[in-house]
Amino acid sequence: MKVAVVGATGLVGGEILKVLEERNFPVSEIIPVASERSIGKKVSFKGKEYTVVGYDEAIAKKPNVAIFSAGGSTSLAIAPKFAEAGITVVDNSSAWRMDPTKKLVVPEVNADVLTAEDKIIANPNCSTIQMVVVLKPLHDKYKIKRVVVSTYQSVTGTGKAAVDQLFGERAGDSSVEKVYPYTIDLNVLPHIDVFQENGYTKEEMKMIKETNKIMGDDSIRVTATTVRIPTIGGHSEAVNIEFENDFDLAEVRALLEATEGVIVQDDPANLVYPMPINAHGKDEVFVGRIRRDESQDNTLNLWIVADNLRKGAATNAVQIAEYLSKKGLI
Ligand code: A2P
Ligand code: 11C
Repeated sequence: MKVAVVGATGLVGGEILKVLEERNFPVSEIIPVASERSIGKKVSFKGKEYTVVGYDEAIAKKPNVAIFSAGGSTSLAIAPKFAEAGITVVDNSSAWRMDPTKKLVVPEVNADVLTAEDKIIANPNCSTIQMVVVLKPLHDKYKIKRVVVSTYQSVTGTGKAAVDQLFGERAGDSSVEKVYPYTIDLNVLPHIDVFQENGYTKEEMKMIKETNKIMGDDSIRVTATTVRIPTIGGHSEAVNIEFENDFDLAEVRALLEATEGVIVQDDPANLVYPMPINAHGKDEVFVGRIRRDESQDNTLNLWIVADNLRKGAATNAVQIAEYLSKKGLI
């Protein structure tokens, strides 16, 4: 497979190259693409250096698949040009996710919706991906009525400049560029992405709408509070789930243990629970603190952690490409 990575010089783009390599995706040619200012720069893949090219040169090479992580406006402008040339795009931005003509895919949940006709496929928001991987088997078994989620999100979700802000502040560098409206080191910001008219942020609305679309069920009611914290390893989420039907805790654990892509880390007696410092660099979604909400019937509390640059972005996008390749759809 010829594979283009659009945004190859960015944080997620770098992870995509690593994940393609680690998972041994059948790459015959890698085509790194970035903005004009990066053309000619080198990126490494499988121990070799490759020169970054512009998008037009990449299209001329006719890759089988182009994995995009170059922001929404770039994607809106460029992804259709790849699609028109017959190249399948897996796009990590929010540009196409809620477009009713585009599929929004987490392979463990809904890969079966994909067909060869899908030329632009959307990769969901990181905080949504890690949550739906856990919700899906529980919904199939007990039918979810409502989800209340609070997030604790890594600065890597904002990009390189945000990581620089955190470490710059920590080093006492007052000249560091402020990506966030406030100091992030030793602070917590109840604010991710822009505020909407209803008082929620765009990140919160993404978690609500994307969950319904991926699960293929608008009857699931979701509410979210998304929060930025000064960590880098991954996003964490406290999730409260109310079901239509009652459940058995041991059965919930067994169900999650048997779920592809999920690792249960839940042994309070030995202080075992998921943390971003351990999820960092991993492809799986980690779940722990599994317990009954004793204030309400049929309701479960749990804690979900995943590396937002991995399963929340690069890994999920590469898994979509793997599915397309295995099914002969690209
Ligand atoms: P560049 O490095 O040339 O700016 P991050 O989110 O970590 O900041 O990364 C964003 C990625 O998107 C970078 O690789 C960036 O390239 C790329 N990018 C930004 N604008 C464009 C564009 N117009 N065409 C292609 N890639 C782009
Ligand atoms: C964050 N979730 O952590 C965001 C980053 O819609 O893909 C990803 C934004 C998106 O800031």
